[in-house]
Amino acid sequence: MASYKLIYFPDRFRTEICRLLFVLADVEFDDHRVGYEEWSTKLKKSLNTPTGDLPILEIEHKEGKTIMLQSRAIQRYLAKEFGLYGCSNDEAVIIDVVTECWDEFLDAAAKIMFEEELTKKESLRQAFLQGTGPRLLSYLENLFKNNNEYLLGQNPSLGDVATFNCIDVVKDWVGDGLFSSYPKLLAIRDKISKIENVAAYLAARPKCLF
Ligand SMILES: N[C@@H](CCC(=O)N[C@@H](CS)C(=O)NCC(=O)O)C(=O)O
Repeated sequence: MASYKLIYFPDRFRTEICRLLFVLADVEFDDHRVGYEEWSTKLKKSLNTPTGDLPILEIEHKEGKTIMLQSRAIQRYLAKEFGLYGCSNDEAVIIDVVTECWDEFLDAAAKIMFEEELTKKESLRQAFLQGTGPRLLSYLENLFKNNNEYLLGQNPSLGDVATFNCIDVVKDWVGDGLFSSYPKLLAIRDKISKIENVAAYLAARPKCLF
């Protein structure tokens, strides 16, 4: 049986989906959260990560130790390991489309959050509210509408976890209002958050803005 150590900063940003996949699959992992100060003064050098970035996933198994990097690669690896990546290539590509849409959505929203110059921030916000935001949300709402339960039917997958996470992060920045015309997406968010393991994890996890 492999043992997992997931190393990242305290934020949700690039790693929360990986944490949620462990929780949903009920697989134990060391959720190692590194402080920014400790990272820049010490760990950036001593951890010697392959590209100088986090997250990394360390896996100890009987053949030795594997170090994995790139959050999206780690997500897909875990989803495949835990049976949360669909049952066929056709299902996997639907999940990929959903996760890519949410990544595009989150990148655009994060650009607004991180922009300090007020005029630029407002023009990014308007472009997001009139373009990227509704364009992607309408597409995703329609895609999810085809199913009664989750993206692929009765069981949750990486696509549903990504949906939960993106809404969860962005609503902390701008409120739930942005999503109010997309009831199916909000229903998926609620459904994932109510799964027993997930609900317990969400109640216990540290609060953070990103
Ligand atoms: N494409 C990479 C990007 C990783 C990345 O940019 N990580 C940032 C934190 S979100 C980092 O480790 N920065 C460390 C530093 O700048 O010293 C991924 O998705 O994992």
